[in-house]
Amino acid sequence: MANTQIFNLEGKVALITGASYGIGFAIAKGLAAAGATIVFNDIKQEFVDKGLANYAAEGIDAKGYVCDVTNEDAVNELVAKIEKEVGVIDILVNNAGIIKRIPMIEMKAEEFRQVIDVDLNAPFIVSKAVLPSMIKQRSGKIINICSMMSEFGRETVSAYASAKGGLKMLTRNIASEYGQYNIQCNGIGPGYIATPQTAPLREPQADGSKHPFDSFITDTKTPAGRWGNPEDLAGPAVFLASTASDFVNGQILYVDGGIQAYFGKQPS
Ligand code: NAP
Ligand code: GCO
Repeated sequence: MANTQIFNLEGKVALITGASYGIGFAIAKGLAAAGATIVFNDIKQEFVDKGLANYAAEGIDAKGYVCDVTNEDAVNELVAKIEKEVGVIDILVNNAGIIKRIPMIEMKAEEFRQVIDVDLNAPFIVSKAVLPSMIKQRSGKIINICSMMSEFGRETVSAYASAKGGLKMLTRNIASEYGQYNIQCNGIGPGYIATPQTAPLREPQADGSKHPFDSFITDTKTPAGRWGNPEDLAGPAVFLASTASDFVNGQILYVDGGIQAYFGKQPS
């Protein structure tokens, strides 16, 4: 019989930020299937309620809280509340994120800051809040949701690429600074995944044809020839949340259908 015990998350509490739907929700479902207790947050009560309904429909008894991850006081309150009501957070997935697709010379500094705030400052804030208890218990897993833009640039995403590149380095730094306490901090770098965040890149044209960016992803950039599904990220997240990865630290696991390995489709 296969030894799946090393992936068992029973008895573990997992906080997944911004996980009412999309990638965070799929990762949470994967962690729940491995036995973890699921806690998530979203900015507004109405999104938390939608999230709770989504989890209930999957038979998952998740706890949802309202919290803006960019607000340090609110995050500290949230973590204290979770520790009191559910237990110490063993697994943190920094998933909440935003993107603004604006050419750099048209982007306002304030817009740039907003992206850095959610995609880079917030993972720092939430990680900082959960680390003291992880240090005390001498174990913990932090998974930062990075991006293709942790490695590449492209038109219109200067703020997002800066944040996700920074998040890769925050991942390595947390691993370096707290690895001595048996804390592992790794990243998942999703490829192009079909979620509301990427919906504008898949919107069909007025004449019903495929969006050119959609064809770009499926026909020239991704060896797998398709967009990823949020569920494609669940297995890698379970691996990085479990004892199976106890000596893996500071790595970014790209889950991208081969994009990072590929130079791009040759002209025929
Ligand atoms: P999504 O569908 O837009 O979901 C993002 C979630 O983050 C939403 O639930 C959103 O809440 C929440 N959020 C945003 N700002 C927040 C804040 N300040 N506090 C709390 N929650 C907040 O995005 P997704 O595609 O699932 O992406 C999830 C993560 O994966 C992001 O970090 C994204 O950058 C990353 N990623 C996505 C892709 C992709 O192709 N989709 C690829 C690589 C990486 P609301 O519902 O309230 O807006
Ligand atoms: C974009 C996309 C991406 C993806 C993802 C890729 O506009 O290029 O939204 O940045 O969401 O992060 O890994």
